[in-house]
Amino acid sequence: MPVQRTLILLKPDCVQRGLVSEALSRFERKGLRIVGMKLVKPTAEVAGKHYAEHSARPFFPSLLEFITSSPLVALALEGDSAVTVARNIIGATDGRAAAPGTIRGDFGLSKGNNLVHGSDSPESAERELGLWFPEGLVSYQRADTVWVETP
Ligand code: DAT
Ligand code: MG
Repeated sequence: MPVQRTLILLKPDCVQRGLVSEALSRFERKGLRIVGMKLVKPTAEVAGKHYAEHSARPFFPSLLEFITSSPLVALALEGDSAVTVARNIIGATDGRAAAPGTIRGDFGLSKGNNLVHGSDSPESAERELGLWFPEGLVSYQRADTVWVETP
């Protein structure tokens, strides 16, 4: 049971559509611990670093415009296999193809405005958490962890 941390962004469309509590509750009820949370209107610099791997793609300018257009909620989540667990909760990139039961599958019809970001590997998570939470995170145990994180 590897305890991992992952970076989640509840993107501008999630905030604007009033879906923050809906999205957050799915991670929270799953058993992932919130170890960092803040509302941010990101700078172009942070947004560009976050999506650096996509800098050569044709959609990069519109991606940066979207992610900096309005506040988002940055979350750091912790728990057993948190990176993969969170990606499964979020669903496939395009809301039209994402499975029902996932956040994107239940609420989205777009590839660009797809509500939530989740780190795609432990290495990405470490880099992204450093970028969005340079001040560090908060460590604690949730009372239900001994009931949730069993083999
Ligand atoms: P994911 O967010 O599922 O990890 P990704 O890393 O491939 O997807 O792309 C990052 C974001 O860029 C994605 O959430 C939405 C946007 N995006 C990806 N492909 C796109 C495309 N073909 N057209 C427009 N936006 C795209
Ligand atoms: Mg990605």
